[in-house]
Amino acid sequence: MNPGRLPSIALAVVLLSVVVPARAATIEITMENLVISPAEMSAKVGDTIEWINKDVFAHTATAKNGDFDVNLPPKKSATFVLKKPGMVDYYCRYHPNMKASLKVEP
Ligand SMILES: [Cu+2]
Repeated sequence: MNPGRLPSIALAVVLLSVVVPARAATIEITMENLVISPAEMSAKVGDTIEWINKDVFAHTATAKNGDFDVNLPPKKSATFVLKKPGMVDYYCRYHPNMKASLKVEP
């Protein structure tokens, strides 16, 4: 092994350790014209989901498994921090045709 390469390898390790640690993200999901978009989204435990209601009527993001039940008044947004991994299907209580799913990774 060429000892001259060691410093650059060490530098790469340092840079990776700065870049790799998972940071909690905020994921925006829009509700507009009775459509949740994107309808399928992956996220990680610790991430924040922010639903943005662009409609002039209220929606909810209601998990079928009871994980969350978020109210979204007209033209408002609301957030929920994901706590458990798994597939979560959710819908709007007022408009049951509005459906979407979240894939929450550990
Ligand atoms: Cu709705």
